[in-house]
Amino acid sequence: MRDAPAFVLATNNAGKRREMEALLAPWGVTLRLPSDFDSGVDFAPEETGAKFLDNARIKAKAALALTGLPSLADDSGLEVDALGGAPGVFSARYGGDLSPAGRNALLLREMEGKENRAARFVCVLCCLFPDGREVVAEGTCRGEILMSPRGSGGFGYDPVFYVPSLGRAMAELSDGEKNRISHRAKAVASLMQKMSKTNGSQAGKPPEGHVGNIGKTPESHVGKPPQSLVGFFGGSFNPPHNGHVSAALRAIDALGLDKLVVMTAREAPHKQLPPGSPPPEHRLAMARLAFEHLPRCEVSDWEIRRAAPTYTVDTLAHLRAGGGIPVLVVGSDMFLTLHEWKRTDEFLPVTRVAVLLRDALQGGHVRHYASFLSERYGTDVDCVVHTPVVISSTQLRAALGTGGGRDHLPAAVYEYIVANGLYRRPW
Ligand code: ITT
Repeated sequence: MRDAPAFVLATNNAGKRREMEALLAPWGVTLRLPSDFDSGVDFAPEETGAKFLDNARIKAKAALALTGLPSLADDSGLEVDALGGAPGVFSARYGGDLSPAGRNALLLREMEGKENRAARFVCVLCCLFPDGREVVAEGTCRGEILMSPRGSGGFGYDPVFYVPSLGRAMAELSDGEKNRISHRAKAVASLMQKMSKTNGSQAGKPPEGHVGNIGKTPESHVGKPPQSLVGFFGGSFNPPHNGHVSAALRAIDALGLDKLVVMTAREAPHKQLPPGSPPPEHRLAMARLAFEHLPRCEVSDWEIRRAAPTYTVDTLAHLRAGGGIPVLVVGSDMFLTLHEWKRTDEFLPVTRVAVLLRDALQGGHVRHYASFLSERYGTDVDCVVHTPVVISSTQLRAALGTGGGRDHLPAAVYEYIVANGLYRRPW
């Protein structure tokens, strides 16, 4: 067995500890407590911060100082709209020295006569490494304050917090259900995503056994689908490179797609294209050269021709209108941000998502997030292991600017770039 990364969890809250252990287990992360190192220690750093992050950092620093090991702290709380965001960072001290039931009773009294019952749980995680690196992440969970407490699960304010998507109080959910939708679950997913980007080797890697298919297996599409399966692979393709082509081939094959629509975006999905990028028509022409010879693959100019800015929700609706079941094909980095995309409520419940995993080790991450999507939106997620060609369009543009890049591009794309003088400027 390989070494599992261990963090000291800087908390005294048994509810948090239980949830964090469950949330981090799929990543192979083990947690220890400050008391494991010094049983006599009263680990209670003063939480003097004005923000969740300030307090999370105070706790993480204290645990690191005590143990010398990577530490992880959670500062969390409940923000109620009608109370101007209170109790917020003071959630644990709301009303002074009250029991959790006493705090809930106080909150319900404060909410008497209030029509707006909207609230959210917030969780901020701060992870500190002995070399000074810090990774922070936040998760929130929206809901409403009930008129009276319900349920006996969870902890803290869970009995007075109603989760509209599940129609129950947080305290009426099983541990597993809470851990799929909670602010803490989202914060952990975000934290692990950031860690895998910034320091993959130190972050918790999920056990290898967790790899493979999430939700329905790719093979489940292969038999006789009631409608054709139409994959949607979108991007700015600036320029399209061998990594894109091999991902498209892998998706077509592994998912048994009837067709893969490669859609060139007019704009980059979440940001401006870098200055000097070729106009959409050139990017479309390059996409045609890169993808159109692949079996069952079609390059579409639909997004480019549209006057209005186009979001994934629009393109999926367009594909659905053409018949067939759209399958959104995304890399794992994009996948883990799906809940932040535009109008998720409209498309996630009716879309299959296929996520390309860099390697088997990413499975735990993705599986966890897939469960969240499935619970929250009913989304079906398929997982395709695909070892990518390690090059990005950004690196390629830089290489092309200095006369390189040829090896990473389909030959016809490279010739097109040269013939049209694209990407010549220094990037
Ligand atoms: P540590 O500081 O030792 O981690 P704490 O309980 O003092 O534990 P916080 O300062 O972060 O933690 O305060 C968080 C309070 O917010 C906690 O006491 C709960 O009342 C509430 N809270 C946080 N997450 C919650 C959840 O998932 N469900 C219900 N209440 C929660």
